[in-house]
Amino acid sequence: MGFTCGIIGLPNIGKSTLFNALTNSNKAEAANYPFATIEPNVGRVAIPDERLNKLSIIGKSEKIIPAYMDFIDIAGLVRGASKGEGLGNKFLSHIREVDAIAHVIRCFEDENITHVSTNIDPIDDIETITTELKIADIETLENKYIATKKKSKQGDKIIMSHLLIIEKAIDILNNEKKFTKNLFSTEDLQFLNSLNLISFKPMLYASNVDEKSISNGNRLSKLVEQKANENGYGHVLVSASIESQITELDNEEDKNEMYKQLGLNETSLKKFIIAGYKILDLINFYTCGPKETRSWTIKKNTLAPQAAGKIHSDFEKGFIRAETISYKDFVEFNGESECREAGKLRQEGKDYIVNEGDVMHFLFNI
Ligand SMILES: Nc1nc2c(ncn2[C@@H]2O[C@H](COP(=O)(O)OP(=O)(O)OP(=O)(O)O)[C@@H](O)[C@H]2O)c(=O)[nH]1
Ligand SMILES: [Mg+2]
Repeated sequence: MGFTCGIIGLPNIGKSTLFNALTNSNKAEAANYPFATIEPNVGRVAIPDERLNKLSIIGKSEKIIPAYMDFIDIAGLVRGASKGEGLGNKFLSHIREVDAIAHVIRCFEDENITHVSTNIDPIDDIETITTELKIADIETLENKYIATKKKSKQGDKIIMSHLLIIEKAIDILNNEKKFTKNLFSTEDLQFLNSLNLISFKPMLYASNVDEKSISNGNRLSKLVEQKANENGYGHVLVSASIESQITELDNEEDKNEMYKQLGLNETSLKKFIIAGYKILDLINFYTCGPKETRSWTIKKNTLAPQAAGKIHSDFEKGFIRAETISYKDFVEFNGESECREAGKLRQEGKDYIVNEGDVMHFLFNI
């Protein structure tokens, strides 16, 4: 697994168009009227990774299993959604459990495409969505507070501490304070994470620009980028409509030609993956053998036994050591036995922090 990403934003700004481009499909209805999306669209995509091909050739693997990521496209939010405007805000429940949020912002001018307010003002649009998310989260926290308070009559210390965490979270949201992880202890964070508050999730702003602006952005996307920097969020430039048109082309050569003509070096998907890995602190390691070459996604600074646990819990429980080769060495020396001979295969123990691109073979005893 890679990660799950919920796509949010105002209505009619290109969320479903972007979803189709990212998932290489026509699954989501993209239409020029607000609230075209009612039910969420869910799509899974393989994370493109050229290294898998190289590894599988060297390892003579029967198949390749890439890491995956999931996108969830939901209805548009409007000002007052918490009070029932538009489609309301209940549909936010579909993205409560995602790892990251992609907030799509309209940065293209096109008089034929209706905007829910009179002007195209990305900062105002961001403000509207941020406020609606906050209100929805405060509602969640207040409900949790009432339920927790009832239990607290028995005087349980943990429950009392939960009440304090909820109060602190409400205070952050109400007073527009910046949420940072170091405001809470590790245990507090665990409880807070269980509440799945959208405002506190890692966030990416995706500026949806016209095709001319895809390389360098435009006046509007620059404002969004600046806001993303201020908030410590990721930022990606996308041109949803042109990319979703490219995905409709049948063959890869035509697609590549179109990308070249537009001066696009990377697809939106690639940009999302790079930005998402960065804000979520993710890396990949590999396993490679005759059966399969496979990519695994882990958090940076994961120790070898926990990385092994991604494959199977027995690998973690009975962890002995990990035979580890860097991707570079694996390719340069042409495989495991050659690396072993050349002294490029390391025996790593339970304190080893897995590196991005490590090719690993776990030894375990159960
Ligand atoms: N000119 C232009 N039009 C776009 C772009 N992206 C999307 N559109 C158009 O905007 C309209 C709305 O796109 P959707 O993808 O349905 O928007 P949405 O945000 O999913 O809308 P809801 O589901 O209603 O919230 C469609 O007619 C798209 O073709 C773009 O980059 N440029
Ligand atoms: Mg839509």
